[in-house]
Amino acid sequence: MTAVAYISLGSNIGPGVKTLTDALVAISGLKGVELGATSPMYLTKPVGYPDQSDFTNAVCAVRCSVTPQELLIRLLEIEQQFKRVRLFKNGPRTLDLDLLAFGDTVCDSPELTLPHPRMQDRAFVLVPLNDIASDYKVPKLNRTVYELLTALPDQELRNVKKV
Ligand code: PH2
Ligand code: MG
Ligand code: MG
Repeated sequence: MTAVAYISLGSNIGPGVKTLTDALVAISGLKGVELGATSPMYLTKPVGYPDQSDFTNAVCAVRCSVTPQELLIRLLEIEQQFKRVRLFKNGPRTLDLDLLAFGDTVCDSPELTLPHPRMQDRAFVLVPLNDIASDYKVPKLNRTVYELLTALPDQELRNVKKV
């Protein structure tokens, strides 16, 4: 059994495009994980905590034979390889890899919430996700990525620009 999962990549410390490019190589090297489509990269205004540098963001699709929990652990290990330090919530980071969704899985555990609980509010997630999976119906929300994107205020969309 395999499932298609979507991963959000973000960085605002160091060279963002290089970090995300290297992170995609690391993801493609994971056992039981086949890298699929990758979105263009975007330069985005920080959300949540405004007083920090702009982010580079992208999204990729992966076909997995591992469980969502295993994939999450592998992604956290890659963050560590990139010297991720957790300063504070929504603060600056060298690399953030968020598991957005995993097939039609809905999960609400202390370690992992699927789909990602804030993805429908975030242009820096929905714009690149729409590039690669506009027709994907997000479980629980029961809306396609395109429908979620077009429900966002214009101001949010203006904060996301192609690199
Ligand atoms: N990640 C956050 C908080 N705010 N803003 C942008 N633009 N991009 C991000 O990746 C991001 C953020 C928490 O993970
Ligand atoms: Mg995040
Ligand atoms: Mg994260």
